Amino acid sequence: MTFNCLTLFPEQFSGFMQTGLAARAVQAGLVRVELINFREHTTDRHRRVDDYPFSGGPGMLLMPQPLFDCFADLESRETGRVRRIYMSPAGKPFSQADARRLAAEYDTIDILCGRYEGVDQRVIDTFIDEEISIGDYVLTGGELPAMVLMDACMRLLPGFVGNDDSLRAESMSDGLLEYPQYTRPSNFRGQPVPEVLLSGDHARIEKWKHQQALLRTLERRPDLLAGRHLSREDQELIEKIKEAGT
Ligand code: 9WO
Repeated sequence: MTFNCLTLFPEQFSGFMQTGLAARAVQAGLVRVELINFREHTTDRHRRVDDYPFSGGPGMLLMPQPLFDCFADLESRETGRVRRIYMSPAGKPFSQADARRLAAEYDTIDILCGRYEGVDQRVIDTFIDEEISIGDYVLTGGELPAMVLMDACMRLLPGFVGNDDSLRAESMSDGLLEYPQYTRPSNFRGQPVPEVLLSGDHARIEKWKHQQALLRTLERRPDLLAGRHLSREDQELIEKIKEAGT
């Protein structure tokens, strides 16, 4: 899978690209990341990429010409299934389902990383397939969100290091928050690991993990339970907890 990141600050990606599993995926040839500085598509001697908004108001916008020429150049070289994404606080909220869909359905993903107060709407209207937000906050640019999207997608690719085990675990806890986890020692400075985890009783441990995940989700993210089918057993557990609380 190829990611083409259109950015004025390609250096921002270096830590991400050179570290850990992302670096390993690139090394293995599973993922390619092209960093494309669209300033190289400017035509004036000041290499300008920004201009004033017609609407007035604060700040500057990315002007259309360098981005049009940059996307046209990419388009002429791209083959296969291509998706063009703009990272923006005004986009659709990014979810694990989006990561799964993008990883499964596309060979190439172009990611436009904005700067300043945004980008001329005609760039979006002409080239962008989807506008994606990673959360309700404003940053100084779309680079960090682009790395978030790439990270979430690449770990789902077949052949990504360690993904069979972790994806299986993920699908079992499907839609619930993670249960609490412990490693050695079994008692650290007076704080013991829950007894059940030391019991060796795998059925009891599986049940405990599921109940902890359910409890946490109920407490921290009840919205995740709203549209979900719950087993009789889960419903009963939730009822008990609610009764205990009242
Ligand atoms: C800045 C600004 C300042 C005054 C009035 C309105 C304003 N809007 C913006 C703005 O949205 N700036 C963005 C900065 C332009 C696109 C790149 N930037 C960005 C992307 N910030 N945050 C994101 C982002 C992307 C995806 N998910 C969450 C945040």
